[in-house]
Amino acid sequence: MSVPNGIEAILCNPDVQKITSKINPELVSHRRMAPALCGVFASPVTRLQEKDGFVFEIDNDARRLLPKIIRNKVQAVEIADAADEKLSESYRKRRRIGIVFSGGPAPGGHNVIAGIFDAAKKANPDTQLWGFLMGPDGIIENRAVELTEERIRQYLNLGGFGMIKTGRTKIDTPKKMVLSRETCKSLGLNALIVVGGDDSNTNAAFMAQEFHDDGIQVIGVPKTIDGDVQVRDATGKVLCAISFGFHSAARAFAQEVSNLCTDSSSDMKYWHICKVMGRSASHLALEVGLQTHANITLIGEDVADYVDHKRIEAAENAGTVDYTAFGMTLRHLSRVVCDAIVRRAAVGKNCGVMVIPEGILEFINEIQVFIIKLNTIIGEYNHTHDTDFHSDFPVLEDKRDYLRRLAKAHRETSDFSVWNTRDDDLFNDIPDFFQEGLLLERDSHGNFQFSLVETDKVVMGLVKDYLNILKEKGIYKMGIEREYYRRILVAAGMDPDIFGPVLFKNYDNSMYLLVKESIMSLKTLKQALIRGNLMEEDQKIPSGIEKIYNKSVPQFKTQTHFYGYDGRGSIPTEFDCVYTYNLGWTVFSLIANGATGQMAAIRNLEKKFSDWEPIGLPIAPLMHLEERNGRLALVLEKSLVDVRSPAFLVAKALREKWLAATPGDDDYRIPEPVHFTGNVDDDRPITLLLNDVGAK
Ligand code: FBP
Repeated sequence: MSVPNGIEAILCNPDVQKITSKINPELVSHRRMAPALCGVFASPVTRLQEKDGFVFEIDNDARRLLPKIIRNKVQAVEIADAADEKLSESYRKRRRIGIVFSGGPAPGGHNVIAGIFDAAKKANPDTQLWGFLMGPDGIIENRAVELTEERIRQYLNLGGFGMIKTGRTKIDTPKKMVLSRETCKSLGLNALIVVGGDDSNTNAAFMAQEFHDDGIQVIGVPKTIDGDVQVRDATGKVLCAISFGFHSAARAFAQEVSNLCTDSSSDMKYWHICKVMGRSASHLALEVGLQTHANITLIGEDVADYVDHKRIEAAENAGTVDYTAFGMTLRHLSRVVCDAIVRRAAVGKNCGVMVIPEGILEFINEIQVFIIKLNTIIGEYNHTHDTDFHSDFPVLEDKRDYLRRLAKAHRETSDFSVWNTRDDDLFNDIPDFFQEGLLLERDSHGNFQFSLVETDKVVMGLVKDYLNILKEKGIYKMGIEREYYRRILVAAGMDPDIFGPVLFKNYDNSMYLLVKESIMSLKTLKQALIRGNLMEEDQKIPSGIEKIYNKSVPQFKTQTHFYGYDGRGSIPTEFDCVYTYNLGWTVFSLIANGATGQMAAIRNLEKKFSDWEPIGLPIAPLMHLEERNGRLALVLEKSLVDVRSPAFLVAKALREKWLAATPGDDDYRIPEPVHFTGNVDDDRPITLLLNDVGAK
């Protein structure tokens, strides 16, 4: 393509170059921000002090499989006596340290690297930091680069994992473990750092066990926007309140959701349905709800916690137990949502914002049963055939065929089978797109890939169907502002007080008038007017009345949004920048003091920065058995939203206020745009703040 005359000259213009450069002034000042450092790191040397008073219920499998790290304890990073020569010498030893990002990106990862680098260089300028490329594959395939000061400064305080990239491979076979060990040995590594979520820290524990006798230390770092890596001891004492990345992602989502609240309350036209990431746990949805006061925020853990007392009572009276009384069905959930929508419409707000956590379906019994059954079937298939279910049955019809055959075999032999005719029939009642979702390939850690399921479509499909029924029954109606009604009728020369009682079911003092349920069409409207002696059979409905009626008929219009990858790639908040930089320093303290199989953490994140306490947490005692790929596996326990936590209880108590099914303004909260103030205490996760207040 030929370049238009003169464009080269424009491109050479220094102003144009400045304007179009990828290095803008904001970026420069952002990179320049020096994250605050916990006081203990001012010390030339730190040491680890075992902390008593924490109780862990240790799983027998963890004892059996991780004997070399199972006795690890909680360790606090403390100021050491620099005059202690022995300690100082081993602390300042020249080291080669490897680091890998594992799983999805989370804002703040680069600062973990910067923290380790700065701490390591302070102890010994000859220490080298190596970054494995593309996640755990980089370890298996020995692809690593030395991380230089220049490269690290380029990424300081910036989001994503761009510096060395990431990947989801799990080091889960003896072969991958051998290759990884060879890589670490060939690079002469003293330590390997795994920055990841529950599964990656699980991997870190197994590597710590395997590499123990080679003298290669392995340290984990709690990363994931999902916020489900939180650590408490068995008595509930908080050791790690949240993983890094959660705050930044939640703030990014909240910004978008808040903008939608503003838009929705301006043109009053749409319900915005916002699915937010978080895998199983609803922490992100809860934080977004608290940040924005969206009209409806569904919380999966709350849905599972629902108990239908009426059913229990009925069953008790009949001398039986009704197990279906525990947890909500999908149908019930859609009814709850519809009720909220109908109530808002009744006060003229046929619009709003709803937040749905991407993993909500996992908390609905009937779906959970399908997820477990299909997980088991696919896991069993792969195991028995030593092949891959998804490659053998690439399209939905093939998969359905296989399931049909299982159900048939069960019918014919009546042998026990996870899949019977009833399962098959129920499954075939589900729309195709959702069947595909339920049959999706699990990720490398055996997790259900919620972000790929159209959760919102499943929930909203039922909501729309039920709203139509409510509309036909005359229950879902737009409330008409009394003043508006009066003005229209007076302008048409009619007496509002004569027509009002015939048209509306609440023509008393209500600010919003609701057309009677029996008036569901122009035909029934005409009949009502004739019955009320307000018109004759051969007359046309007065245009003013018709206008009011038409206004009362709601159109349910939605816009759907998915917030996930955008938040993962957002610029870290100051909280995450400072948190991760200190995590980096904590990692180095753990390494320099000989720890392995520990996860770096900062205690008291929920409190002021001056109270933050860098610690090492023992990973093995935190592990338990969980279903993965249809089998039980030892993994770091995921933390779900605690429905008894102050943060959740506050959100629940304010639900009605935020729904704002009353005349007047909504209660939307506009979160401040993310910016650095130089004080990390200025902007912290609301969930943490509330839990802290509630704990006092
Ligand atoms: P991590 O747990 O690895 O940090 O990833 C979290 C997450 O962002 C989830 O919220 C989401 O369900 C998933 O990753 C999406 O995975 P993918 O990047 O493979 O699409």
